[in-house]
Amino acid sequence: MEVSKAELASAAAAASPTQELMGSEILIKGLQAEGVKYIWGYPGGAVLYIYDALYKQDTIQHVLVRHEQAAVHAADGYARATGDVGVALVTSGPGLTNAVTGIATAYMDSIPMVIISGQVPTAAIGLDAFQECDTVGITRPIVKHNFLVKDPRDLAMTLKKAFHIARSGRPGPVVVDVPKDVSFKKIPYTGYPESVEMRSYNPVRKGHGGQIRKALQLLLTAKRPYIYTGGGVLLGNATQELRTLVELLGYPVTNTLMGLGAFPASDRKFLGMLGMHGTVEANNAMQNCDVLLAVGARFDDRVIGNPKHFAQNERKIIHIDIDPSSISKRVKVDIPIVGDVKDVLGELISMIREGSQRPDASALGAWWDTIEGWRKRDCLKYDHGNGEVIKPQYVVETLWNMTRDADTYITSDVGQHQMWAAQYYRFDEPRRWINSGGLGTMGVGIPYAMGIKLAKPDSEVFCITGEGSVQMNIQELSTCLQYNTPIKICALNNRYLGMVRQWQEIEYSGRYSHSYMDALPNFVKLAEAYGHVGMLIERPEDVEPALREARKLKDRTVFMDFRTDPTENVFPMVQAGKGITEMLLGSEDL
Ligand SMILES: Cc1cc2nc3c(=O)[nH]c(=O)nc-3n(C[C@H](O)[C@H](O)[C@H](O)COP(=O)(O)OP(=O)(O)OC[C@H]3O[C@@H](n4cnc5c(N)ncnc54)[C@H](O)[C@@H]3O)c2cc1C
Ligand SMILES: Cc1ncc(C[n+]2csc(CCOP(=O)(O)OP(=O)(O)O)c2C)c(N)n1
Ligand SMILES: [Mg+2]
Repeated sequence: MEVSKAELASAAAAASPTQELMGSEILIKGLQAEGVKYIWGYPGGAVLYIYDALYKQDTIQHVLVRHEQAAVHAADGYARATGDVGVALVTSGPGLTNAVTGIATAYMDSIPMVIISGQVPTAAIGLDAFQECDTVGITRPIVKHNFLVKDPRDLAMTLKKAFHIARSGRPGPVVVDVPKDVSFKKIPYTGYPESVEMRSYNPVRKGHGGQIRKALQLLLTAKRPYIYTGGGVLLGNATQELRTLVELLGYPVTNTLMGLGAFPASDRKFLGMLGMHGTVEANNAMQNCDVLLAVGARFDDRVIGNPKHFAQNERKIIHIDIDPSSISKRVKVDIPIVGDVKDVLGELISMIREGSQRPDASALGAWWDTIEGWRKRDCLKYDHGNGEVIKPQYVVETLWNMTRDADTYITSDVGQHQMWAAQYYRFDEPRRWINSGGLGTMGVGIPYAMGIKLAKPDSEVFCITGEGSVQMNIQELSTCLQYNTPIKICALNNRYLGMVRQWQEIEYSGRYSHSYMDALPNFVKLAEAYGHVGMLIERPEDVEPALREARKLKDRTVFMDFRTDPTENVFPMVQAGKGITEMLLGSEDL
C-alpha cells in the first residue's frame, strides 16, 4: 500500500465543513492530514472509539504489537530511520504505563514521536476509575510536551500542535491523552488546521551571523582542530553539509554513538567513535585539540569522561545546538551558536567559500602526523582466539564485510554487543544505525527492526542483540509474522549480561553478582514456535555461511543464535571516574 503524503492530506481535507464527526474520527482525519502511514498500538476500553475509527479507514496501517513498550519502540525505530514522526496508540492505565519506557527512550535521544493514549471519561478523572492513571503527571518528565484534551473541539488543533512540537526545534515525544468521552462526542468538523502559532514556542533555526563569523575565525586559525559531531547532525538531516565542511577544511572528525553515519566511517578523516568505548585516536584528539567544533552533540558523560580531567587541557569550544539548554550544560563553551545544524553549517560553508582565508596547512599537517601516530595503535584489533570459539567482534565484522554495499539497517539492543556493533560495523550513511544511547534501553532491538522493515520493505534489516536484551521484547516475533516484516536477528549469545559482567570483572573484583544467564530458552525452537527460522551457530567457520543462508531467506525472519566467547570484553574502555585518554586497551591492562 503506497500512499503519498499529498494523497493522505487531500483525503483528510475532504470533509465537508458542516459535517458532524466523533472526536475519534477527527483524530484519525488529523493523523491522515499529517501524512501518517503507520501506527503501532494495542487496544483497550478507553481507545475503542479510536480503534473503531481506524477500522473505517484504509490509508493508515495499524500494527498490533504484543506489548505497548514495543509499540512505542517500533514507532521510534521508524522515526529514527525515516525522519518522520513515529506514532503509537495505547489505552489508559496499564497501556500507558507499559509505554513509559518507550517514551523515555525516545525522549533521551530526541526522537520525534506522537503517542496517543486513551484516558477514562473526563467526568471520571480523579475518581480512581477503572484503568485510570495520571498520564500527564507520569509522562511529564519524559516528554517534550504533553496534552490532556478535555473538549473534542480542541482535538484537531491539539494534534496539529503535537506534531509541530514533536518535529520542530529539538525533536522529542509528545503525548496526547484523549478521554473516552472526547473520542465519542460528535461535533461539527471544520477541517484540520493548516498552520499553527504558539506564542511561547518558537525554536530558532538560523544561527547568529556574528557568532558564526567568530567561530569561523577561530576554526581557521586553529593548530589542532577537531570536529565532534552527534545525533543532532542526523536529526537535522545535515550530513551533506557536514561532509562539505570537512572537505573544505580537511579537519579530523569523530562521531558520538548517536552520530554514527553522519560522516562516512570509510573516510580517512574519520577517527572512529569517541568516548567510553571510543578509539585511541578519537579520544586523544578530543583531549589534545586546541579548537573543538561540537555539532549537534551534547557532551555526554560517556563522551567526556571525568570532567576535571577533560578540563586539564585548554581548548576553545564552538558549540552548535538547536537547544539553548544543551549549551554549556556539562562543559563551558566559548562560542555558542543556537540554531539548526543544517542552517548553521550552510552558513559556515558559504563564509569559507566567499572568503580567502584557509586553514594553516603546516600546523594541520603536523596535527595529522600526531593523529596517525595514535591511529597506528590499531586499538580495535582483537584476538581471534583459537578457532574454536566465536569472537563477537568477528560476527559483526563478517556481517559488515558481507553487507557493506547492500541497503541495510542495523539495530541493536544494549550491552557489549551494542558497542561491538558500533565499533565494527562501519556506517557510511546516516540513519542506518538505530540504537538507544541516552536511556540505554534493553529490549529495543526487535521492535526497532520491525518498525524499520515495515517502512523499508526492500532493505535488509539486522538486529544485533544479546541473549539478555532480546528476551525483553521477544514476544514481538509474533508481530513480525503477522505483519510480514522479515528481520534477521543476530544474537551474540555469551550466556551473560555481558556488559554487567565486564563491569563486575573490572570494577567489582570479579564478583559476578547475578549476571550469569542460566536456563536460557532454546532460541532455535523458540523462533520456530513463532513461525520463523532458527539457527544455532557454534563455530567460527560457520558464521559466514549462516549469515549467507539467512540473507537468502529474504521473506523469513531468521533468529541466529551465535554462541560467542563468554569472557570477551569491550575495549577500549574508560573506567568510571577516569579521563578519556586513560583507556584500558585490552586484557593486558587489567
Ligand atoms: C552501554 C552504552 C555505552 C555507551 N558508550 C558510549 C561511547 O563510548 N561513546 C558515545 O559517544 N556514546 C556512548 N553511549 C551513548 C551515550 O550515553 C549518549 O547517548 C551519547 O553519547 C549522546 O550522543 P550525542 O551527544 O550525539 O547526543 P544526542 O542525544 O544525539 O543529542 C543530540 C543533540 O543535538 C541537538 N540537536 C537536535 N537536533 C538538532 C538540530 N536540528 N540542529 C542542531 N542541534 C540539534 C540536541 O539538542 C542535542 O543536544 C553509550 C550508551 C550505552 C547504552
Ligand atoms: C531495561 C534495562 N535493564 C537493565 C539494564 C542494564 N544493563 C545494561 S547492559 C546489560 C546486559 C545486557 O546483556 P545482553 O543483552 O546479554 O548483552 P551483552 O552485554 O551480553 O552483549 C544490562 C543488564 C539496561 N540497560 N536496560
Ligand atoms: Mg549477553
